[in-house]
Amino acid sequence: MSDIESDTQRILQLRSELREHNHRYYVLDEPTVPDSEYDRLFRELKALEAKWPTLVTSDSPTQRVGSTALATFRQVRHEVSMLSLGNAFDESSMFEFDRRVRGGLDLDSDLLFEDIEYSCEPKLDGLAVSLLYKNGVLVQGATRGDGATGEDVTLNVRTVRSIPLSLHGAGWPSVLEVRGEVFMSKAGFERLNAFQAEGGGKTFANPRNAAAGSLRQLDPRITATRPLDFCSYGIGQVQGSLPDTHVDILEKLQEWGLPISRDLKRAKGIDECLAYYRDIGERRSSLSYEIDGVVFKVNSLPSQRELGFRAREPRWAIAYKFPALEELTELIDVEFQVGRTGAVTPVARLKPVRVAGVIVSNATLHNMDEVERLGLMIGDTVIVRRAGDVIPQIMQIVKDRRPSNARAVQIPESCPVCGSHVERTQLVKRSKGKETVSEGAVYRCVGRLACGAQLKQAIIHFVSRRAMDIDGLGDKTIEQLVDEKLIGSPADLYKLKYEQIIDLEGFADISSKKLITAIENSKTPTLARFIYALGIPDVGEETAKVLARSLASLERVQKALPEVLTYLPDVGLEVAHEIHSFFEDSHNQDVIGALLSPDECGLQLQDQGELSAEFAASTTLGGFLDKLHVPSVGPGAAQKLADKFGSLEGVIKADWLDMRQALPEKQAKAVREFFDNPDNARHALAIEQQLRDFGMHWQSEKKVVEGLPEAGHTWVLTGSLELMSRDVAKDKLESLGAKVAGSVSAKTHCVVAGPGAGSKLAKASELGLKVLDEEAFVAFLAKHNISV
Ligand code: D41
Repeated sequence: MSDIESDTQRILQLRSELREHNHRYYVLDEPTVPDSEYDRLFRELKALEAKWPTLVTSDSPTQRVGSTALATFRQVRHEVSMLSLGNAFDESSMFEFDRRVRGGLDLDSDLLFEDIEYSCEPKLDGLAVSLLYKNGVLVQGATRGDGATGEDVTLNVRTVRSIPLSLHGAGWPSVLEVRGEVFMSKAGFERLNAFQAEGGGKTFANPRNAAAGSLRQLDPRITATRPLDFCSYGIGQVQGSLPDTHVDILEKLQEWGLPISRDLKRAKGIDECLAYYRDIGERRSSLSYEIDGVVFKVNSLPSQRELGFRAREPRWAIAYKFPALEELTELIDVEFQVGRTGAVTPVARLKPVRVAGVIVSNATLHNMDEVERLGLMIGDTVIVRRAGDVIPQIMQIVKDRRPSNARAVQIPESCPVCGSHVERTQLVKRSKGKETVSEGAVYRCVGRLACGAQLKQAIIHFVSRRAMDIDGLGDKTIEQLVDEKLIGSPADLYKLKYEQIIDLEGFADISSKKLITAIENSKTPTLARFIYALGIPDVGEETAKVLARSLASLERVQKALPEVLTYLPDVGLEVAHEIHSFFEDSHNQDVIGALLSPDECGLQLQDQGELSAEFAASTTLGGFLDKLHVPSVGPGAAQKLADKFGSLEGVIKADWLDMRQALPEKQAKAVREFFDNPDNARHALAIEQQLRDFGMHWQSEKKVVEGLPEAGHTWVLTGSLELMSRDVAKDKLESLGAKVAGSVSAKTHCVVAGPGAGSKLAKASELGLKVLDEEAFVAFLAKHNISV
């Protein structure tokens, strides 16, 4: 075979493979190869096409993105008009529609009482376009425009990955115009907006606007970067034959590689249509894209033809809209609420408005940054949105409607509940050896438990089921206890007397005794529950568990330096600072003291004990030095210092010559300068000392690992494991010294293959490697005293 012949064959094969992968990825959402494989095939095709430019065709996967911007869009006349859709907003309009359909059809007498078959599809909120395929190749894409004339957006639709540049399979009409909606998923929209905001670009109000703005770009290279998607819903001109029902036609389009709705269904009669509408309505907020209703169409094409259209609307189709999620209203005022941690958050008071069937008069504003982002002033007309069960949100303001007496939103200087000072939180970041402090978005009332709002929330949290689990103390009772000054801190709960409780609203003899017992029974919490119950800002149940499990005593948690806390899994510097300053606060210390004092509340914490080995061996000296964030010293240089000097003290005391032996001049100098500052040296030593006090010992990795049974062995995990997650399996193997890799090679020691294992298992058998199923793997672990 000649060079060009074999290259031509390879080009055709690559195109067909890439088309298939593309379809699996963008249409079916189930890719079968990793991105890297796709990229490799793509590059190979590009290289071959560069070698043989005459072999490039417009439907090659390499030709999606054009390279020139247009000055304007050309006008396109639609051969077959793009009709619009009539709307229904209630069930009676749907029954009316069904009656009109039946009335318009010359039904045989025996069909008079039969139900009409309708197709049902969600109504996507994007923009309608028409795609023209000639001999299976996409030759034109056009917007709907006014239905008769649209704009030529061929170069832009070609960049939409789910639109095939040529049809798959065979049997398509020689001319086929596919109509559908170009749209953007909710996730794509969020990503695009985040990206735009970061780069100072224009952000979009909703996915619909984002889709329209992205498709109508004169430069297709911009469109290509936008996460657009397509869904077919009908046909225009056709030369050739197609099935004679709407659903069958769409299913044919799907066979030819065009995306159609996953929720396309047939319904017999209007009642089934209404059931479909309700079902989709319930799933609306969990769909990955926005819809604004359901489109019902008479399924039979002969019937559609018989019904025809009136004005520009087909008599055989209707859009049954969902109630709007967004409405306009006025911002009457902004009030401030105080939360459990003292955060003072703005809440919008709105002129009541019905949104999707519910009267909305409040909306969250999160924090003052949000107020600033929206450019919100009191008196503004705003767009409120209520979706699913989430709290209503203000999406946008309507600037043109701002009254002349609009007022700025101002954060109060003192707490609206207790009058204490309100201060802005600070964000502490440490990088390159410097601590930088920036202003946070949150304002806090400094009143702590002296603030009634914070005290109530703190107690509600303290007694909650996942915290101290004190049953019988409802929010209303807590409010009463606080308002009547019967309690001023969680510790006071344990001092409540029967006589005080029985006087409370809603309490009688039995309920009072029950509450006393519940309080008594809560006195032996686990350490994790107790830490969680304290309500430390940003410390949820998981972090509380990590603290308890790793440090194993309240005393250590209380004393831990922020840097030491960052050695714990998933604890960042910010949370670490929150924890540290919580325990530094003298009022908090008093409350904890009272809770644990045998003379006062007498709480006894369970499972304090040995430090976990996990924490004790969680670092190396190199890792420690790296975490000090010495300017220009990364993990590599830190490791070199560790190897050379063996201890922190060694590094601090090292003379210049030794230092230069370990590191290049610039880094050596940086280390020197860092430790010449006595604060830095003292701080580093204090952290190291505390780590030692907490039982941490530097692992000199090599020595430890060499002694382990699987040291030097590489394992691969594939398929799904049922008894443990892959992460857990990986941890267990690593604890035996093994390395866990992502791909199988001749160097692989053993492969663990669960159900669904594919190419990796095949390769392992090909190479004759040792393969364990999950059961055998568990047995192997058991042999090394590791349980599941
Ligand atoms: O999902 C949609 N937005 C959608 C729009 C749909 N699923 N079906 C539609 N069907 C039609 C007819 C019945 C005229 C073929 C439509 C639209 N039209 C449509 N979209 C914009 C204007 C009309």
